[in-house]
Order: sequence, then C-alpha cells, then structure tokens
Amino acid sequence: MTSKVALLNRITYYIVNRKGKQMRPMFVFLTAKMVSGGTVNERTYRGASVIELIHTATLVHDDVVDDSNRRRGFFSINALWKNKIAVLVGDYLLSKGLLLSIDNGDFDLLRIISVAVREMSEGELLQIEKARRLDITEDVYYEIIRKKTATLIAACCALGAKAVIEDDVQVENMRKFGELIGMAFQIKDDLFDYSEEAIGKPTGIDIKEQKMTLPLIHVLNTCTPQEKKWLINSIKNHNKDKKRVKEVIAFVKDNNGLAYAENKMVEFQQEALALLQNFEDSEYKDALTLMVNYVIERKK
Ligand code: 2DE
Ligand code: MG
Ligand code: MG
Ligand code: MG
Repeated sequence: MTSKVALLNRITYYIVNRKGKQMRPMFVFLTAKMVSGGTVNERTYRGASVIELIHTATLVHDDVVDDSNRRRGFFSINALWKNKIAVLVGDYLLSKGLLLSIDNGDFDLLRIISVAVREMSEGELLQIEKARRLDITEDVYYEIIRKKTATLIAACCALGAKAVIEDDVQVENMRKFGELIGMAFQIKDDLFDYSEEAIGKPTGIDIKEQKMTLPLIHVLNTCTPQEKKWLINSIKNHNKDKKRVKEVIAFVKDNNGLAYAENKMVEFQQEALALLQNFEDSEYKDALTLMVNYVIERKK
C-alpha cells in the first residue's frame, strides 16, 4: 500500500488501522477449502487480498456518494480529507487491486473482479436514478442490491472456487451462493439504517438520501394513497424539518416494514444454505453455514 506520496501514505495508514470484519476474504478462503477439501493456494491468498482492496475502495467512494461522515466507528475519509482526496484514494486502492491480479497474470481473477466493479458502478447509478424519482418497485430494489453488493460477495465465492477446482458447475453454484448471501447482507445493512443502536456508521441516512429500501418500499406498496402522499412528501422535504425522517422511520416500523424485509432476508439465507447441500459435509461447510447465519444475526 505504500507510496512515495506522503499524504497518500498517511491516509492508507489510517485505513489499514481501521479494518472491517473482513468477511469477504473469509468467504474466499472458506469457499476454496470447502470445494477442494481443504486446499488453498497462492491464487486464493491473492484473490482474498484483491477483494478486500477493491471492497475498501468501494467504501471510500460510497461515503463520498452518500455524503456519509462515519465508517467502522471512525470518521470517513471524506469527512477528514474531503471528497476530492477520497475519490483519488479510492482510485488508488482500486488500481492496486487490479495490478495485483495483472502482475501475477491471473486473468481469471482480473475478469471476475472487473465484472464486479462494473456491476457495482451500475448498481450505484441505478440507485441514484431511482432516488431522484422516488419510484421504485421491489424488483428494481433487488436489482440494485444485487449489483451494488451481492455481486462482490458472489465474486468472492466464484474466485475462491475457481482458483482450486476445474468443475464449472460447482464454480457457478458457489457464485450463486455468494450472490444469495450478498442479497441477505444488503437487506440486513438496509435494516441497520432503521436501528437505534450504534453500528459504527450513521443511521437514518438512506431516507435523507431519498434511498428507498425494502422496508419503505413494502410500506409504500401497502399503505393508503393519502399515507403514500404524506410519506413521499416527508422524504422530499426532510430538510425543512428534522422531525420528518424520524416520523418516516416510525411509520415504517408501525406498518410492518422491518418484519417484511427480515422475512425476505431469511428467504435469501435459506436459498443460500440449500445450495451448500450440493457439497459434501466438512468442517469448512459448517464454517460457511455459520458465516451465512452471522450475516443475518450480526449486530453491526
Ligand atoms: C453499500 O451500500 C454498497 C456499496 C457499493 C459501492 C460501490 C461503488 C462503485 P450502502 P453503507 C461506490 C464502485 C467503486 C469502486 C470499484 C471504487 O448502503 O451503509 O451505501 O455501508 O453501504 O454505507
Ligand atoms: Mg453508504
Ligand atoms: Mg451507498
Ligand atoms: Mg447502508
């Protein structure tokens, strides 16, 4: 991560000292071990590193896009160094990830990662497009979260498998497995936005950004036309009165929005677990099962 540019070094030092849960590299390793019966190789380590680098790049950019000032319990890069610098640091991390694949001639990895980056960028833009118009169906929501989040976890499991086995059917099973976990992961993240607990990043921020997530989409689809008008109006004009975001959150909670989203999250989890049944029992499969359950139960 080191560079001759002192400013960049200061910032990467700051980032490296504020690690996340590192779930994505865990998915790479556990997938590799489950499909191969315990083997990992140099490509597995490289894949896990590249994934965490790219993931970190996306978070640095995401906090610019979402105008968010906290990440992992600390100030975000844009909060401390402003947007210009955060954009460039994200670009630097992205390039380091791509170079790590290219320098080792690992073009399978480069392809999987590049597809994920393309999808994430599209997902973020689709989300912005829909936020501006404040009209989004449940299916479009699933498309957004598949692209912006599930795609990278799918990449973890696909590359974990691809580096150790030849069987394309099993690689595809693992890609799908990762995608399903990713869907559950983002629904959980969107539920956190309604949380009153400290989760290491701001809450209520999605509504301020006019981001419609599953709890709100469900309530908009089931409430009366008058309530819908009131909700849309409150979201559009949340700046005029600080109370409005809180009122929207309370309305979503009172009208079954969170429970509905939790149910959908569990459906994705169950589908993911079902895919694991294509593989023989092992301690790695047990560990992956624990990871899947952790995605649902985690507190941050
Ligand atoms: C998290 O959504 C999704 C993040 C995807 C970010 C992808 C970007 C484009 P959230 P939280 C910005 C690709 C960029 C690259 C490759 C550098 O709900 O709640 O905003 O953690 O996540 O802020
Ligand atoms: Mg964000
Ligand atoms: Mg975002
Ligand atoms: Mg979020």
